[in-house]
Amino acid sequence: MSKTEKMPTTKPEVAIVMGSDSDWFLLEETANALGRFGIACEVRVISAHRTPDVAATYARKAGGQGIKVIIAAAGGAAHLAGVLAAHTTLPVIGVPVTSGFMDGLDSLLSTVQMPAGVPVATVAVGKAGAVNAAILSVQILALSRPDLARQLVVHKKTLMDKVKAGNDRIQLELDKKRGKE
Ligand code: RP5
Repeated sequence: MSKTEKMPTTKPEVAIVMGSDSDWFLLEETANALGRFGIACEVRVISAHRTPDVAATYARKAGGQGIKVIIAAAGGAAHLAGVLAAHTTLPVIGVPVTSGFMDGLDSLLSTVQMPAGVPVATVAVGKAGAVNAAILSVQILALSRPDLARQLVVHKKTLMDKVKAGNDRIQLELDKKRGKE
């Protein structure tokens, strides 16, 4: 677990469920991002198609185990998030995994196009989505956790500082270039 940061030891509040262990390259980003906020997560490989009964049972029991948000990731015919959402009242965040077909457009549409009444909060395909699934989970948990709300404010400030630093760098480069002309 080279890239994974120190994992919190408290009871998991977020579940990361992925359709295959081949999805871990992406979902490790989610686990890392949750770790940065000190959120404990449990990670499971469960397939909507290959282990459908396990998927249904897991979703039914997750709330009772203390899970507050389920992050579900799959690629291709990505039905996992929808199937889990069918069996739980917990919020389900869908992460479309990049596939070999149209860079994951199939995963995106399979995850996002849920029928009315059974929402899956679908994030972007790939790394941005994997990280945003973690941030969105933190935002949900922060509704009743002021410590997390404070961390989210710091997170926003970090984003702003990064953009400002990027702008400063570009301006410097342009100034140098103009000086040479
Ligand atoms: C999906 O099929 C998984 O989520 C994965 O993204 C994709 C391919 O799975 P493997 O054949 O690599 O196990 O169910």
